Amino acid sequence: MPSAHVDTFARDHLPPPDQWPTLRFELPALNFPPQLNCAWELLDRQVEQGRGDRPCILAPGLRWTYRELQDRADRIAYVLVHDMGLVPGNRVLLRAPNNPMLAACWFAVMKAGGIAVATMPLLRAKELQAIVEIGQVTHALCDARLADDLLQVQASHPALSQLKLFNGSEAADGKSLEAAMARHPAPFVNANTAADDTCLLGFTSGTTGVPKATMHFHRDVMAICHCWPPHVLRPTADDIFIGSPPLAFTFGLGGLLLFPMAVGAQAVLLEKAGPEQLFDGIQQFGATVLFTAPTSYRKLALQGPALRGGTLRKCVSAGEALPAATRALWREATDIELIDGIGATEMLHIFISADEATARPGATGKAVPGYRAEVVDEQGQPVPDGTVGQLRVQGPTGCRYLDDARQARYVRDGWNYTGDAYWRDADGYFHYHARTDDMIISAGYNIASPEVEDALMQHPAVADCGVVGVPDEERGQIVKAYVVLRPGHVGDEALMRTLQDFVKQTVAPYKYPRAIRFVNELPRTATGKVQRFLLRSTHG
Ligand code: 3UK
Repeated sequence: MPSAHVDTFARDHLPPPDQWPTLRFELPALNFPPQLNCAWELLDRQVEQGRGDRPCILAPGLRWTYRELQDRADRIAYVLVHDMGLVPGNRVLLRAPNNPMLAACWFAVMKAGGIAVATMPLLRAKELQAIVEIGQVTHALCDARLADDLLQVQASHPALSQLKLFNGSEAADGKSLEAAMARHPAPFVNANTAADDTCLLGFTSGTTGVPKATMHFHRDVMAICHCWPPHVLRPTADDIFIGSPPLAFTFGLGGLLLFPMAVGAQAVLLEKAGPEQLFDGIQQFGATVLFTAPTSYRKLALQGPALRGGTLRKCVSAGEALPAATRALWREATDIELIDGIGATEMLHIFISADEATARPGATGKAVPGYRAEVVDEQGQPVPDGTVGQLRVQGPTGCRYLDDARQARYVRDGWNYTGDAYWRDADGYFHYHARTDDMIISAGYNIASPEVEDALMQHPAVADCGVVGVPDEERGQIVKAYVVLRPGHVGDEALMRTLQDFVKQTVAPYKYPRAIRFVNELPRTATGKVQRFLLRSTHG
């Protein structure tokens, strides 16, 4: 397949062929032509086929049709190529909260044949610097309100020579991205990218470690649009998507940009998407499909009854295990059954899930059509149903770390090992157990943090919690719970004992938290995951 990349950095840093996962293209929709540009598939095609005047991107005070988004993306693509000297294959860092200009910039990079490196708004100079170095980033498009940290990085990284700011104040001089866009009115002719040209670097640091870049192709972007959405979510062109994950997190990129556009639907982009903003946004825009993390559903559920009988019809939870108690809480509040799905940056999106009709409390679901999943032992042999083992998956997408020795850990024998311990039941449902590195061993017992968290979460006083193992002379480790209480409850000795007894009655008594600490908030990553390593270290 002829690559469009003039800058061959991505191709030169793919993992060695023997370390690639086996890729499966078993659904008819996954027969991709050799040349493919995902911006044409998701954006230009909608306009070409007569849907240009349908609404596409919504934000407070703004509504862009598909044609308007295409016009912005075309102009930005011109700016990248003509004014900023981009050649296909260059890496373009994107930095902004979820907003329409970020969406336009993302499609502009696809059109120009560049490689999008979207970054979380919360990242600071130190983290951005690591990304710029690993991805050898040469270009950047940045929301003016978040420019400071990036300008700091640029000062010490001359290779990042091309940077333009957008969403700045009116008074900005003629150097802004918008000013440059105004000079390029013509339609842009997309780069003729190969289906296997890299189009995005997804950064992941897990919950602790050194960041690594996952490499995904134009083909991968389309593959995820053809697997989980049509088979599990089943959205229509009339849906209005809304949610919290940043577009820099592939959960958000899929849920809030790719999947709505793949069916000609609309997406609401909110710069701030905490529970209050989500609640207001759902009502203001009449949103029908919601994407957010379990912790956000727990908070939103407090206002859930006001959403009952409203526009919302599908609610997707991912990023962290969904406790059965949270599923029940959301159903009781809103009458809506959550759609759980496990995805990973390495796999690009969700590969095990269940729709609202077939969801089973406590289970994530079954392998998404297009994917295969297995639970295996240390030797890679499938374990019997009901036995906990390591989850491994295969499908049309898979892990390719950019020049990183950890490739050989994530991909073994052609399978992607996600780092999760799972068990499968007799009906083929996969049940989350723990991260393989999150097992607590106390007095010889193996205890998975989520089991204890699930038990605690069933108690009416508990709003949220995180469980870790902390060192103990006698037992090696003991189970310690960090608990956020619901309003109206006092974290005293008596409640501590109540919670301990409650856990003992819910799961095997040896799993009960010997230590409990009440906190106002749990430390979480920008992607909504509890940072257990922080609970283990800093909180003692
Ligand atoms: C955990 C889950 C249980 C699991 C992601 C949807 O989370 C995403 O990607 P990350 O790279 O993390 C991957 C890891 O997160 N996890 C995610 N979802 C679930 N555990 N139940 C779930 N439903 O440990 C996994 O290995 O940040 C999620 C779509 C795209 C994504 N990138």
